[in-house]
Amino acid sequence: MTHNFRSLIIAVALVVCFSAGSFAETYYISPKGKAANPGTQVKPWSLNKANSDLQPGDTAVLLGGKYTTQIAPARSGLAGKPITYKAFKSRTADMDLDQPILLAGRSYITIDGIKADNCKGRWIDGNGASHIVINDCYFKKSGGWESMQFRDSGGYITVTNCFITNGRDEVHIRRGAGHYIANNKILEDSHSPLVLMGCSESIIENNYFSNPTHRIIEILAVREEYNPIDKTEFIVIQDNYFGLSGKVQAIKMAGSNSILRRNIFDGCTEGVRYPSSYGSKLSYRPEGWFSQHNRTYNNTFYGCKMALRFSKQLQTIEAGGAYGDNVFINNIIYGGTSTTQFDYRHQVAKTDMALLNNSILKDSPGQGLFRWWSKEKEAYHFASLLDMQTDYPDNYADNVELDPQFVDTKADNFALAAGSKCIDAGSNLTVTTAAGTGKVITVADALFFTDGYGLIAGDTIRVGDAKAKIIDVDYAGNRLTVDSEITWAEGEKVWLDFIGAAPDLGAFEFGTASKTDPR
Ligand SMILES: [Ca+2]
Repeated sequence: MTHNFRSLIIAVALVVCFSAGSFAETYYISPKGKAANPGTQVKPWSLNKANSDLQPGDTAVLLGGKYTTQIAPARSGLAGKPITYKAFKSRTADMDLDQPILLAGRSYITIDGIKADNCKGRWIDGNGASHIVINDCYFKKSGGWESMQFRDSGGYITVTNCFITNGRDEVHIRRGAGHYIANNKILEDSHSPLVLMGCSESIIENNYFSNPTHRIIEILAVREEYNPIDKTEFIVIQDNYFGLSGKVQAIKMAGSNSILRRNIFDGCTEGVRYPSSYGSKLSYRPEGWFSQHNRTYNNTFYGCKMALRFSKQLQTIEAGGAYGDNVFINNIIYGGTSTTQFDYRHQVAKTDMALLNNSILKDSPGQGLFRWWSKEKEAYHFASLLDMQTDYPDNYADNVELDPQFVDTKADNFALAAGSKCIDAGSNLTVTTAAGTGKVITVADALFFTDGYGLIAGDTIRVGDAKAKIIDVDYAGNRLTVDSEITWAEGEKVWLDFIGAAPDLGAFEFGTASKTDPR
């Protein structure tokens, strides 16, 4: 209490101090602006003047035109008082230089509405930065590897509502929590347009991705860290559209304790690869060591050459990696363009994952969609869904082979048509472990749910007939804390909220009017 009171006095003193001569100011900036000007719309500042003079809480309004000076704030903003660079009119402040934005070591900076096209270097150098917001920007062509480079981040890198294309590892974030990548259109990249390494508690949602050239997302451990390995975990990847992924997978999921849900994988070479492998030797690519405890549910895979690939090398596990307990529920896999929709590589076991209550069909039931290399036969072995459910009943159960009856695949509309057998065919995600009343519910498996990490709202769940919103998840204790008191029985089914009698299969809940289409 004493401590809080002292903090309050300091806070009041700070407010008085700032209000004496440091109101949040707005200055206008123009390519032809001058440092001697007052920074008004008629007599704007130069960008250099803004970089050197902007204080926490200030906003630089960039008038239209071509700028040949970097955005490079001389200082950081403060919590609740960011330094903001905002285009007067969206995407008309054109940064005409090879490395337009320098945010290294800065925090609480917002960049809004900037355009950068044809840069020889990186669009953003943000190493060591934290609490950065990049919103409504247009980035095209970057010759710099890691075009938006946020290495050694202190956390809270936000990229929203941007158009991003023709870079090289366009958004690269390394370390830190609280990253939020949402509502962007992220297109062609010579490698992987979005890479998270050593990150935790972050959200990737409502983005439109397409990269015919190579991969789309990489979730990895930090390459150079071995002891302990700096892994990526607790990432929510939801409601995204993944268009073509050329050559390799849409998502390389070498992370842990993460949720992939309601994503659409449309015509991808591979949908998701869950790897634990580093290649031929320890010093080579040791970034994909972990892929465990992930929950993948209610996704739609349509027309993919391969939906899911699992890869585990024992030497990786022996060196400190970990693999297994990846669970797949209520997904639709349909219309694949090759027979193999599930591929098992190296030493991965069929029981390193569980496939429960999915609809899995290429074009006719009974096809051998599951493949692995058979040493005995020196050839690939193919198994049908029925084979898998017969041979591994604990891990492959309650799956069906349905034509999901999408509304219009040619128009990329993967909503379920009225009458689809996938409507209300979804399973609960877990169950309660004991009867109770209150706000803290112990479940068999809390990994399906998120409290939103303070970035988005927590999940609305159903526990039997009761409905409540999650405000905290204790993953180690499998405890969900909700916002209202409810009563439940032992073994009560726990679901994400749904419409109708049960959740549907796939990414779209039938009857949802408000679903935002990221395209
Ligand atoms: Ca339903």
